Amino acid sequence: MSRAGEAAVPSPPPDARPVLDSDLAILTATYNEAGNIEALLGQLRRVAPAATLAVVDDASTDGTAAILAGLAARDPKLVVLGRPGKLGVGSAHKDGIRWAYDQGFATLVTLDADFTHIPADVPRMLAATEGKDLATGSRFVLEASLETWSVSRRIMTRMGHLATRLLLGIPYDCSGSFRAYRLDRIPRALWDRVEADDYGFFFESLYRLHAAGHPIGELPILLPARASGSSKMSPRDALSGLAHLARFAWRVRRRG
Ligand SMILES: Nc1nc2c(ncn2[C@@H]2O[C@H](COP(=O)(O)OP(=O)(O)OP(=O)(O)O)[C@@H](O)[C@H]2O)c(=O)[nH]1
Ligand SMILES: [Mg+2]
Repeated sequence: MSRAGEAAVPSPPPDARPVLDSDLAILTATYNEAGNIEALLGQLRRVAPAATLAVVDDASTDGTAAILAGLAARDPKLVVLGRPGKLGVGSAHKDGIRWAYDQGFATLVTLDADFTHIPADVPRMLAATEGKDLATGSRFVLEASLETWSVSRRIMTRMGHLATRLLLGIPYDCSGSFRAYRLDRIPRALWDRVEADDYGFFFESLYRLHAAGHPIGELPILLPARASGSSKMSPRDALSGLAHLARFAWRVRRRG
């Protein structure tokens, strides 16, 4: 788990080359990210000046919504998809993906709002979709990827990875949200088969995409600890995620 206020909001590396695609949307989900969201959107805007930025906010209680409203008033390409309460990160991504199809975007990048995913990596993530239908960040390629995390968190993350490999039989890092989807190559109906509304959304969706034969690119990423605020993933979420994984694996083996 990350620790509140542990690191300052990071500055972008000076050499991040901007992406000029206007057929691109970048989506993040927020629940109480007041310490991160303005800096995150600022960095994303520099990385992708023509992209539409979208935030699914679940009635955050820390002022995130007011910050978003102020930013959206100045940035016509910032869309805030507000929801009435905390409905789960997976359901936030599902709503964001539906919105992106409705708007006709060819490509959708998703990432967390807490700077564990580095905005300057977005161009590399897009490049990783070359010849693929999506790309996903992998924390298990670079030796230093999880270096700033506590030992217990690293063990938990690696156990989760092993469990998805063994139970679902897919080699990718399945539980992270840093991804780029080529929506123009992925049928919308595929998402209707993704049921989880919480963190299980990430492995369920990757499994469905892989099983449907969509080629997946992998981008080795560094995963710094969150910059500000606190984790929404409780030990209970982690345990229920594992139980969900076991149930999901059992179901797909029996019924597909
Ligand atoms: N809209 C919405 N966003 C959520 C919800 N739960 C978590 N999030 C966001 O989803 C992203 C991932 O949540 P985190 O709390 O960072 O979970 P994590 O990345 O597994 O854990 P840490 O990085 O250790 O904090 C963050 O941007 C959160 O603000 C939710 O119920 N609704
Ligand atoms: Mg996080």
